[in-house]
Amino acid sequence: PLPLHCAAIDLGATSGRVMVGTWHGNELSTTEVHRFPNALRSVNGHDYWDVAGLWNEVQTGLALAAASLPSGASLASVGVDTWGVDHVLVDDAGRMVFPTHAYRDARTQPGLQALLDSPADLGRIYAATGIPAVFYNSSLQLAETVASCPAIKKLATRCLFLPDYFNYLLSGRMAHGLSIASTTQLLDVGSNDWSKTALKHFGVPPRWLGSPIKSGTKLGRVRGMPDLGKTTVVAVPGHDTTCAYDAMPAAPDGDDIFLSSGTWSLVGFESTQPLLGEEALATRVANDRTGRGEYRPLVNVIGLWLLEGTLKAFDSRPANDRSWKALLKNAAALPAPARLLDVTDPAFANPPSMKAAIDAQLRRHRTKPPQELVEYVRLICDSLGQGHADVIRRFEHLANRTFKRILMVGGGSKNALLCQATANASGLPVLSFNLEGSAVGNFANQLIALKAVKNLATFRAALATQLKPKIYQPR
Ligand code: LFR
Repeated sequence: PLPLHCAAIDLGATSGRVMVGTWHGNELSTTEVHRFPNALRSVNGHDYWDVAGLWNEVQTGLALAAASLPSGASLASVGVDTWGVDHVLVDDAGRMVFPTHAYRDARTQPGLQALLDSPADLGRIYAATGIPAVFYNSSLQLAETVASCPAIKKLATRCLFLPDYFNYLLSGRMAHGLSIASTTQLLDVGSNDWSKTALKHFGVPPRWLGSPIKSGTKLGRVRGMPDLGKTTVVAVPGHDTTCAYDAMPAAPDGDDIFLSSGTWSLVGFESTQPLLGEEALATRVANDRTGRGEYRPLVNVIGLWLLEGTLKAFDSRPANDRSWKALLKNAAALPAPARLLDVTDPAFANPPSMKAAIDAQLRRHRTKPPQELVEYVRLICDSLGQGHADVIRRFEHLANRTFKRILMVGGGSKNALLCQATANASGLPVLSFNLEGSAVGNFANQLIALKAVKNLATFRAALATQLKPKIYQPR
């Protein structure tokens, strides 16, 4: 068969990219054709996303994707994945009727507190949705929107989560993807549909949400872009983390724990059952779903957001890959920090200064804060390693399983210090794959929908033979 070309749109909170994937001879080759920064914008005390700006970058990227192909070739399909929970409220004509807040906006704090203060509600919502109470949940965001702007109930007729919204812009069809729906705290943990209990509790109008669709659904042809007139929009798992997990070249025996490391560290595994109950709730296990509907219990660890934030306090930000490597090497050569950070501290969610938030936590424990950037780098990587290990131990206990390897993808998998710290703290080997996890999982799901690949297991097996991980043994 001829080479098959697909485009993946992968939008993260700090950067977005458009990639071309070519499937040929049972191998996937990928090319990044467009990368652009993304950032939340603050106006008058609230944080927002520039959705129109993102759409502009997506269109630029798709045009570059089409232009990058050999002459005569065209893109068979395109898929969109984005970060979770954020959304666009639209009317029947698809017009935006409310600005898109960024999930780190503090507007959800009072609602979060109210939920945390009511163990009965907390338990009921967790039992209904399998999603713990976290500041970013779409449930809390939508509750705040409806409470602060009651007229929105009439104005908006649909709530499209970000991948759903971009799928709509591309194809003209409004649909809700299952994986992104599962990150909202509004999906029923026992079925593939919305939770009446959660919708009622948070005051979300049910008419805003149509029945979720599974990944692989073909939404239609790309509209309005002449070079992509024959390209089909495929609903891949809309949640970037779901795509990243699909890209894991996992062993079929299931003894692997997954770590997608970027702005967040997403530690989890695949399961046919959700993890529910008090202990799972206390561990803040989110029973996210795959695009096919299975469970992937996961815990969000604060991730490289800690480092990204801390870098802002220093002028000497490493300019390129080489200076990054040197910085990490120097950090590794330092003595171990006297005390690690508690990475579960809610103060790290969106502080005005990350460095100040770190210093304050250390001072509370009578520990002297570091001075140099290199010391912060060491402290952050070691603390994240410990944070990853803590979650893995909790999972082993909760699921009564023993994990043998940690598979790591994402930007953080290139950070040798972080990989080694994770291996050391967990006592497990870390297999780091140099892979744009979300984009590769996005491609996998398109290829399956196009029937070029039989299923995910086949894709993972092909990927495993193609990739050589760097292995960090615990020391
Ligand atoms: C990662 C991610 C996480 C989600 C967070 C907020 O990009 O999608 O899975 O918890 O962003 O949406």
